[in-house]
Amino acid sequence: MFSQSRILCPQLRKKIMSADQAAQFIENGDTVGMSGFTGAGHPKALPAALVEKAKSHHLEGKPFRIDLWTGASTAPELDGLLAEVEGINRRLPYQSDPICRKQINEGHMHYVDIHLSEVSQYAWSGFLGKLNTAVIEVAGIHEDGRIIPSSSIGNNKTWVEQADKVILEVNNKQSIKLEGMHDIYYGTALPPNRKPILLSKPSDRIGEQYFKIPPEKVVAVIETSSPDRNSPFSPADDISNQIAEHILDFFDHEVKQGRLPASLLPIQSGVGNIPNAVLDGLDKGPYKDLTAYTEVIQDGMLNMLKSGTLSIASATAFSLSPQAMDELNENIDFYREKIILRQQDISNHPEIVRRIGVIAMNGLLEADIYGNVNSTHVMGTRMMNGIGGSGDFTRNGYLSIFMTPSIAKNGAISAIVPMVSHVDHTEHDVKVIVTEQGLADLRGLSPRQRATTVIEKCAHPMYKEKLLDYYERACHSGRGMHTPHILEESLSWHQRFEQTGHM
Ligand code: 0RQ
Repeated sequence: MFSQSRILCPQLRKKIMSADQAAQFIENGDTVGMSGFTGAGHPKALPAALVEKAKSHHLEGKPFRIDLWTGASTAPELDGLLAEVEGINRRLPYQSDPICRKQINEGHMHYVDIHLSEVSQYAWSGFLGKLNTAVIEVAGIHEDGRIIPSSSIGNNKTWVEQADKVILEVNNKQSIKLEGMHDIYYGTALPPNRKPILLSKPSDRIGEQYFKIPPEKVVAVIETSSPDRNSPFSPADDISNQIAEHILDFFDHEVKQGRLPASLLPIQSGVGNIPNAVLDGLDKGPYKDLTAYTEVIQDGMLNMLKSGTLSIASATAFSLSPQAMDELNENIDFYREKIILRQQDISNHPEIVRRIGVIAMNGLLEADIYGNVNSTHVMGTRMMNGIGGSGDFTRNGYLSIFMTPSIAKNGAISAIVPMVSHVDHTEHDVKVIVTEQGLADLRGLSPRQRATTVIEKCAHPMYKEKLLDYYERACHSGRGMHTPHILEESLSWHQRFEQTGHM
């Protein structure tokens, strides 16, 4: 059906143009909502045209800066290049690009770091201001105007509905057989008109396979042919494997105690070495028919789907290595039955996460002895990436697990500190912390019980005595004994690192 072209709708065919021509629809000062989530499904051509537009503006001594909204992180050719020409004024809701990060931390870019499930509500409610243009990558357009989404959904539905103008990029490098994998839910509303979302297991389909985009809103259609970012995958190291082993032992124990069913509960896992090691461990273990209600599908999940360890995965995007992307494309008929891509306000929806009892597994920068977690701010002031979906899953998950090496920067930094320098996940939400040293199960423990458990199980031997010393002195400081602290000393580890390069 799509043999000649991916754009079959006559009304939209008339709007085919080059990216440079389409860039005319975006002006300095505009707010642009683009597709893109963890390097998947971002527009490939228009950002480069905007970069050229910014350069020519600069030559004429004129600024060119936009507010850029996406699903989550994108790719160097979007975030990186636009940031390099100082083309981004305000960025939201998540990024992980080194050039963006530098500009955010030098104060040249405003960054609004929001729970990913809440972005669409922010946009719909008008909290973020007006959205001028949506730039959305899609996989194809049917004759009757039905639009096949690409390798991520993210906030695309919201951007299309909210923007005055829509620019579509139709990327023929995306498999046309993605068709049928998506589930776009058109039942969301703002309070007081919200209805329950009738999704009670990850395999439930509650929406439609296509985006509905009024053709009259579409001002340009660009044909592209570029792959997603697809970062290569590095094999798990010893530390990741040790962390994974602790988590797998914990799951076995919870199943034996009857606190988890034999097929566990739907898992959510971040991306990176440690999550991949955990997924690999699950794949090698006794588990069958697991499910995932997660944000992204990474290599480990694809392997688990292939082996049958995982029966279904619900997410909003892929984040695959080039090899895994080939595997997906070669066997897409198999995977289409087992993968559902949803918009991020559904993939990360707190109501659903709570109902189905997700096991959330995410990374952290530092945790304190009482179980508060900092996932975002290096030494309390410098943004790393953002909170992403970690808050959506952590607060509402049946189990919320944070995993990290016990030290960073060759031991100059302890991941366990007396007091975190920024709080993303509070002690009330964090149920388990695990490092290569061990696993601290904090459920049901008082703050003082948590402190001794976290220090005992998770701290690196380099820092264990120092943490115990701090805690014991705090207990004898004559202040409150519920959560003992020596306030003038609680952040001294961070100060020492800033002054000497070592905690
Ligand atoms: O830097 O590579 O330069 O040495 O931070 O640390 O240990 O490789 O861990 O890649 O998993 O990232 C929290 C950032 C962890 C990530 C964070 C340095 C360390 C290294 C990375 P180098 P690791 P990870 C849903 C959930 C928020 C978003 C989220 C994150 C680099 O997990 O962004 O959870 N989370 N989304 O050396 C200074 C410290 C440090 C430190 C580590 N205390 N101080 N630097 N580093 N600890 C996600 C999905 O489902 C997609």
